[in-house]
Amino acid sequence: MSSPTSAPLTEQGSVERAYIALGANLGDARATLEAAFKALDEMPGTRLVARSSLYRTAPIGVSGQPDYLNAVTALDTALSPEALLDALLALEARNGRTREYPLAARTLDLDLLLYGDRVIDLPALQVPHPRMHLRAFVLMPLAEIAPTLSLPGHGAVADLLRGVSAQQIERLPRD
Ligand code: PH2
Ligand code: MG
Ligand code: MG
Repeated sequence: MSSPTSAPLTEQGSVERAYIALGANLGDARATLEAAFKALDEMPGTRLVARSSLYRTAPIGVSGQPDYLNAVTALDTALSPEALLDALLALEARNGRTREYPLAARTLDLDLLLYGDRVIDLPALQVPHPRMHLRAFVLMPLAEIAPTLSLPGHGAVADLLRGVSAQQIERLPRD
């Protein structure tokens, strides 16, 4: 008999497509993001269905920090939004994430961007992520893996990209 974790996701109740933004600008960011993709795929009731390239990006909203590496991934998950958030925060912590001040440089940031078509407005979790439509470091990798996606209240990812063309971003070749 198969265990709950090895059963197909569809046998575990409702499954939703969630999009996660990954960011890192401390330590070996490339190695951390590659390890994070694997860890996300291995989370309970969760399967990674797409991942973007890595992007080198200038820090937004803060100066004097190293460039970031950013990426986006799509997951199919049977976890609730709250359980998924807890799992993301635990994965950040396992990667040495500290929070000295709100925009401090970080070894790993995992932000829940979208959870199906759900709109969530809790103190600890807002979905869709309230600033995702303003950030090239989210929109460009998202357009790579989900070009036809539309953000509730904001429109198509491809159209939103035109509004962030001044932000510095460079796609890194996949090896
Ligand atoms: N994350 C922030 C603030 N600024 N800038 C870039 N380029 N990439 C990020 O991931 C990022 C940022 C807060 O989470
Ligand atoms: Mg963030
Ligand atoms: Mg975060």
